[in-house]
Amino acid sequence: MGKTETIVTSCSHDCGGRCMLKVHVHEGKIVRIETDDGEEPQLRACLRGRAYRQRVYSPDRLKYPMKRTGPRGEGQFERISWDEALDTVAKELIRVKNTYGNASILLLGGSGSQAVLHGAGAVERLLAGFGGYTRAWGTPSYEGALFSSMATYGTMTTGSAREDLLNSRLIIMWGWNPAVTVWDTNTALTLAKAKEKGIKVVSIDPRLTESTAVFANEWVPIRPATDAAMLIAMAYVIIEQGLQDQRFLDKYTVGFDKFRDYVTGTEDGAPKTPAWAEKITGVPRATIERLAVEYATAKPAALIPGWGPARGAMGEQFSRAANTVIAMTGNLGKEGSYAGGFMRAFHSRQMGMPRGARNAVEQGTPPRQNSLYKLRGSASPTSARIHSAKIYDAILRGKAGGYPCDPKLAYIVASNFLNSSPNVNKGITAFKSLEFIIIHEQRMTPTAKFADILLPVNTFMEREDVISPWLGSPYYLYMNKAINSMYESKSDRDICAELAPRLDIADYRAGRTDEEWLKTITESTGDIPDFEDFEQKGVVKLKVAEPFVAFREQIKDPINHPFPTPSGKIEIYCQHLAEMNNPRIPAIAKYLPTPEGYDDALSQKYPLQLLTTHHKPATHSTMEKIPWLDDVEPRHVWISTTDAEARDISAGDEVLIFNDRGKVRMQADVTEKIMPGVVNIGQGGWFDIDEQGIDQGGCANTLTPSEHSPGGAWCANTVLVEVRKA
Ligand SMILES: Nc1nc2c(c(=O)[nH]1)N[C@H]1C(S)=C(S)[C@@H](COP(=O)(O)OP(=O)(O)OC[C@H]3O[C@@H](n4cnc5c(=O)[nH]c(N)nc54)[C@H](O)[C@@H]3O)O[C@H]1N2
Ligand SMILES: Nc1nc2c(c(=O)[nH]1)N[C@H]1C(S)=C(S)[C@@H](COP(=O)(O)OP(=O)(O)OC[C@H]3O[C@@H](n4cnc5c(=O)[nH]c(N)nc54)[C@H](O)[C@@H]3O)O[C@H]1N2
Ligand SMILES: [Mo]
Repeated sequence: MGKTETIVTSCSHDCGGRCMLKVHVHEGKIVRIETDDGEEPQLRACLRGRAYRQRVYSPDRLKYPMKRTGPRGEGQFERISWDEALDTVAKELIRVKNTYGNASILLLGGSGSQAVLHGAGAVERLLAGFGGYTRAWGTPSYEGALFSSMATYGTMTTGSAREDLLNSRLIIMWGWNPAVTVWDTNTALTLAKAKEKGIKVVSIDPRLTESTAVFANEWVPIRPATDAAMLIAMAYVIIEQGLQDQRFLDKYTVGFDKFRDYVTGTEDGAPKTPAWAEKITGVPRATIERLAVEYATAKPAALIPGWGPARGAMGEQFSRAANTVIAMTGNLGKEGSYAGGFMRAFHSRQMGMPRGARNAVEQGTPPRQNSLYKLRGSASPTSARIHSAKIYDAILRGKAGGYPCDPKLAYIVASNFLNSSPNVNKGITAFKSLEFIIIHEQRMTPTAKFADILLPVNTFMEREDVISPWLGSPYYLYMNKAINSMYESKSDRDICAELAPRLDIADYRAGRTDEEWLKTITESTGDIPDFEDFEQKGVVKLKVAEPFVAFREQIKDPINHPFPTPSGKIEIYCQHLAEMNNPRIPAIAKYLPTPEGYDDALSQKYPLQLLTTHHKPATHSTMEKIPWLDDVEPRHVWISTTDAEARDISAGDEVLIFNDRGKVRMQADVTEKIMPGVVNIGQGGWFDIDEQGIDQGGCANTLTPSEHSPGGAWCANTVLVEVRKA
């Protein structure tokens, strides 16, 4: 009997957390997974990390390279050698480059691996060295929040350390459900402590979420995509009662007068009163008035505007309105308060592998000043970009449709692209029209079935890497390799290194081994003095003198620390937006009616508003078909008792959810946890479309529109549908 070893690593999927896994390995096999029981703060893994053994050994793991044998998308493949696979990939890349140019190569890199070395970045680097490619812009997660973050504050670093919530006197979770979505490992723990401490928590959400049930004193259900109206009416109450922090506004912001003119009706003759907002939002005017006064007077208060309400066809107006109300009450830059926007807290999230062919780390600049996001933009010499929600349209219409290229080849890595992106049926048509599709995957996902060449990739358990927290808590994790690569799988990076010479790229690894790169990147954070110690313990928890609070300096010492905006102040009125001169992106926050909102004409035909939220036992589609997790919360559609009764639907009935884009068949969860007029499907279910065109797999994106907001947000939560018994 060999002995059991314990190896420390961390999940690297896009799960919302970043936790310590203690992996017990016996004779080369994972037998058990435990988590952090060491020094505080402990980084304890959730159900998904603890169930990971079933993913590593799942029967649909890809075992060897394969080429397509049947019609594209049907999943018929034949085993080939690595040499044949890589030669074919190189041949196709060279053919497309020579025939159409580099911009016809579409790189669709997903969120599968968030660690610095492995995942989509490996292919970005390869294709950058090959002369470029077309990439997507517009992140599904947070484009609306990011847009407003940049417009209002000029930065993404707008969050606060979690423990600082304990300094708040009121916490408003506005479309925020961290009991499920995690939002950095210890958020739920901190909210539990806040509750224990007696801090009032209010949740504003069309659904009674787990976070609401466990942490909140009050649930305020609101009609989806109308939140900007409620926030603007709160501003009305605050102005009317003279509760705004005028000293703060004068000192730190620009444009409040213009916003006030809109709110009071001086601009357009329509005062944005609580009665006005009640009709739009469904929230009683008395509730709006009370919450406005509570938020303006309970100082310091933390209003946390989640990304979900911003993931809609006018999503950025919600985030802009939240940022404005936060500034009006002076609730940012101080302990216990909270700014809106992207809400990164601390710099550790910026640790990243260099992306381009020549890049910051190679030139000796620490990544902290050259964030992942900035580097991404410079990675492709072609500079061609298409919005992530418009990829299918671009494939189908190309330059003739106004896009920068005619995509011919898709290179998909770390993404279940067809499943995760809006409008699956349109996606299938588009993917069938491409000349060639290359996919790096771990499992036989619905997207993998569309590959011409399908390359098996190892999981994070089978390789070394380093990783920083999901949003930016002060720690880093070293991901030790627990077991050898399963079957014939390889890392994305090793695949690319073997492709490089076939594409005449000489220096793919830039003269360093993977281990040397991990050491270089670790050292360049400036936070981790001893690499060997980091590797051995698997974690570095930083001791910080005071909790991180974004804009502390700007508020304490505004002369020497201006906001990184053109005016140096918080831009309630944003000059950049004014220059766009687009009434759909106004310079101040406004409530604008939303395509596929409750009052769209289409609601006559499809009267229910569909939310497609993040599902508890899932990480998008990465943790599908794992028996332990499937048991936790099966994929059902949530429908209110009122809407179910009106349609003669009982709990457990099979129902069809449908619109002009598609049909999904699922079991109904008839519940009081969702407000009437709204239904919910957790995103991530693997689509499985039958001969009648009905998706039996519960994929939310069968129903979502492949459009984006004026600011670039996905429309994942502005979707009209009807439901009937199947
Ligand atoms: N379990 C789990 N956790 C995850 C992930 C996962 O797939 N599964 N994914 C991770 C990733 S990559 C991301 S980007 C984050 C996403 O994190 P979020 O975007 O915060 O998560 P969502 O569940 O989409 O939305 C949060 C809440 O917003 C509410 N909401 C939706 N529309 C509206 C609206 O119009 N108004 C109001 N007031 N509320 C609304 C939803 O009901 C939901 O409860 O989660 C991360 N964490
Ligand atoms: N309707 C709707 N759709 C949404 C959302 C929503 O709220 N509503 N949320 C969106 C959000 S926020 C996000 S971030 C996206 C995520 O969309 P994706 O990035 O497509 O995420 P996943 O569906 O988890 O697919 C990741 C894939 O990567 C594979 N993988 C994991 N590790 C590796 C690796 O190391 N190498 C390679 N090559 N593959 C690997 C996994 O097996 C998995 O199939 O989904 C978006 N889709
Ligand atoms: Mo995301």
